[in-house]
Amino acid sequence: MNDVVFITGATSGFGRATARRFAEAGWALVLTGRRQERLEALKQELSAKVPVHIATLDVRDAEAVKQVVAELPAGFREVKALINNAGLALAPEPAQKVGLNDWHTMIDTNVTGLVNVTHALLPRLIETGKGASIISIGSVAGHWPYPGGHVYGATKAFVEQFSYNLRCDLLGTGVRVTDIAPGMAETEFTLVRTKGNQEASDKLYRGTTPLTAEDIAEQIYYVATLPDHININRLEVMPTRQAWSPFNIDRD
Ligand code: NDP
Ligand code: 8X3
Repeated sequence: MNDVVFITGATSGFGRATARRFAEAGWALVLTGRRQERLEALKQELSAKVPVHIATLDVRDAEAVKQVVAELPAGFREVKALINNAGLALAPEPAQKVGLNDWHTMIDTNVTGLVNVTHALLPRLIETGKGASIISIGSVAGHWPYPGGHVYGATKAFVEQFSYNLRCDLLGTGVRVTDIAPGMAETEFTLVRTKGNQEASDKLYRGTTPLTAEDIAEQIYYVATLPDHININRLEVMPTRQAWSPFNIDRD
């Protein structure tokens, strides 16, 4: 029987690379996301290697999440790793210039969506027990403030604290919990953040060496396959060519 990984946001970036990484290692895949055609393409690509189940899913919809979990077919029900990856940033402008809808979308996806999926899968993960993992994708933005980070960074701070608190409650179940916090990585993330501005996205990554989706997929796979008795609480990963800046000072 293959181990089963359940991935949210498998249609792009980290999620898609993670699907490929786990497929390489022989895990059965539950792949979710809103863009069905991308899920189908990924299923077509990977199902020669491993069993693949796809489900079109908006993580913000708690009822839909429950249904997808309840309807997992045989062979995909004993979930060993949940990868809470679906998420987004919007509106890199200063807080005072951002529409309230954009704030709500980030909270609904990165916080409410993540807890919807975690809540629905917790019983399955506890049933799996020893060696099971909940791996949530936080961000350096959840720990370190920067201009334009406003609600995005705050949603990722939630991911960190929620992960630690889950660990407290899951002690004794064998289920591990990790917050993986990447820095700058080239995916569709900036295209989404800038609402489709390809030039702005290209500009951010030009002339430097960002992380790749495959780099993060490798970290996720590493955390999920450590010996059962090891729990990485938080793993912050930056490109070598990214670091902090000095404080900004408002002067006369
Ligand atoms: P991408 O935009 O490439 O991928 C985001 C994924 O999230 C897509 O598969 C998208 O699928 C899915 N998603 C977004 N909203 C929803 C929703 N409502 N329901 C279900 N799925 C959704 O970006 P990344 O791969 O970079 O981002 C993955 C995660 O990593 C996010 O949580 C992001 O915040 C985090 N992160 C990214 C960093 C970076 O620099 N790239 C750094 C640190 C953290 P679909 O649109 O098909 O639903
Ligand atoms: C996204 C990475 O560096 O834009 O979480 O905050 S960064």
